[in-house]
Amino acid sequence: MDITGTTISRGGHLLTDVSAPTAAGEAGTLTFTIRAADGTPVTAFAHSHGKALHLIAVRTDGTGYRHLHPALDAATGVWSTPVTWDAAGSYRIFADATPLGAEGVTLSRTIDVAGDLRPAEYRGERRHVTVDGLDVHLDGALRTGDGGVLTVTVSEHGHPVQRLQPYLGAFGHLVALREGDLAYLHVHALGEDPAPADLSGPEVAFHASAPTPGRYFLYLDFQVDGRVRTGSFVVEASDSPAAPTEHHLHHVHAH
Ligand SMILES: [Cu+2]
Repeated sequence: MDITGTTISRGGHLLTDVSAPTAAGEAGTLTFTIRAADGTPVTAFAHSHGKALHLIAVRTDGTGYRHLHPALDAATGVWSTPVTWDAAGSYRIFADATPLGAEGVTLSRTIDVAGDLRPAEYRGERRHVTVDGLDVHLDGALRTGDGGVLTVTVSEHGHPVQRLQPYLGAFGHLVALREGDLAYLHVHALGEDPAPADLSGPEVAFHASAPTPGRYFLYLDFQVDGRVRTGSFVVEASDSPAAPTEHHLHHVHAH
């Protein structure tokens, strides 16, 4: 799988002029500009999942995830959204957008936020979270190569939740970040894109392929009762067992 989200430039496009509050708890505005290779600000973007740009912000230890949709000033190319960092640390922002007439890019950079830093520690996987009284459970294996299917199940008081609503054209959006460099994987939900009034549940399935074995932070955005909620998971990816293809068998036999 293509690794994205680890650089400020791609295909000539550059994430520039990033400004954000520099201290924890300070209310402010996050602003940035995407520039083309010749330095001019990009002011026109193709929509993806109903938005011209998806902005992910997360602390480098995987905490404090948020998924924002900044507003574009089409005259200047400046994107802006209000933001208050809850805690100190280094944050990574990922701008996921498709400049009109170009390929989609995920551009990233780090923002340092001053204050007392208490990095999160992880022991093993985290596959069960409770969000606003909803229990969200993640099943399946994250694998390299051809990948695997991850299934999220939502329940409430032990009962399956069957009123998942489409959000940005799907019943769930899953972002995976590799621990260490926060390489970014946008994982797509399996199945047909739902109509706006459709309901589903309690399961949403995703096909995901990890670029390498190791630990990944997974974030699921889903909507129930008109409100978007986020579940955060920690999963260890393993190498796919090598399927014995005809070619491999022949090769082994020849030796
Ligand atoms: Cu988005």
